[in-house]
Amino acid sequence: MALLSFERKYRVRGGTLLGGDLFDFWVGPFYVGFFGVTTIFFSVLGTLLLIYGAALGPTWNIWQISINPPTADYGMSLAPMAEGGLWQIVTFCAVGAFGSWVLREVEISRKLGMGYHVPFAFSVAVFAFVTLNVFRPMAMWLTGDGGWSHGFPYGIYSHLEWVNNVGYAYGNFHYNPAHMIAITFFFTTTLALALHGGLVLSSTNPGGGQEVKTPEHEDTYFRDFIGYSIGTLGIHRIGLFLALNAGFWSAVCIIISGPLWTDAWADWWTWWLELPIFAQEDLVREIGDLDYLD
Ligand code: UQ2
Repeated sequence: MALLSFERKYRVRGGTLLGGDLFDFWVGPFYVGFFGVTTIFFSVLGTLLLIYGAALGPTWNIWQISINPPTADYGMSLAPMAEGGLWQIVTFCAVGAFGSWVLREVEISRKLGMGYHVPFAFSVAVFAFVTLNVFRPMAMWLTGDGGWSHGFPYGIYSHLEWVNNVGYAYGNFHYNPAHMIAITFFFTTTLALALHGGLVLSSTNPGGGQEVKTPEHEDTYFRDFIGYSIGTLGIHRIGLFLALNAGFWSAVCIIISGPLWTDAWADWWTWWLELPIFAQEDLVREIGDLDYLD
């Protein structure tokens, strides 16, 4: 079935979560739906507010424009527009747009009778964002320091500086155990996609005038190579698992920094020295005193 006739066949009414038949239509190739309308609303409003914030600011240099969260003394309360209020509304618009996009994916999944894997996957990315700019500011406020001020600024250079400064505020973020796990998942994701991309392209491009190879060839390649093939469905399962865990542990590594652990992350590892087999007091004292960060 040609793609266009397939799409026509499956462009059916129903599956909407909200709005009934009202927004149940397409514009060109795009499904609209109630959540298509709210996505457009929040993303246009948020973008215009960012441009307005840039107009209030000192520069139009694209690298230097920055819409900043309020200062710590505002806690979790609303700030005046030019003092972080814009950042707060933009954050609200961002969460509204991302959430609408998730629900539009859900409606499309329902229409087609598919699983919810795509909206679930995108939800993990949204979860990582909300953890940075909503959950962690709230957790910092609850544990007695600042509030919205802990969100990251909306600017190209400024958000990089935020990442740098937060990292060094906890000594060296590479000692954060959840950060280690997140990085391991990011790297393993690239390994899995490189293996999968390489394998699929190698079997579909056998070279000069030869027939395209089958999934049996793909299985056999890996059985010859490492004695195991995870299979054509399995590689996508493990790929999704690895990618979602990368985002999830990124959220964990930042939410525990501040609300749960306020010292240098390197010092967290002293529990290791306190294990019974290593717990010789002089050793613990000696290494515990290596306060090279001060
Ligand atoms: C595979 C398979 C695919 C693949 C790949 C493998 C036919 C087309 C890449 C091999 C993958 C393995 C052995 C698992 C790798 C695990 C990690 C954690 C990186 O067997 O089936 O389908 O694309």
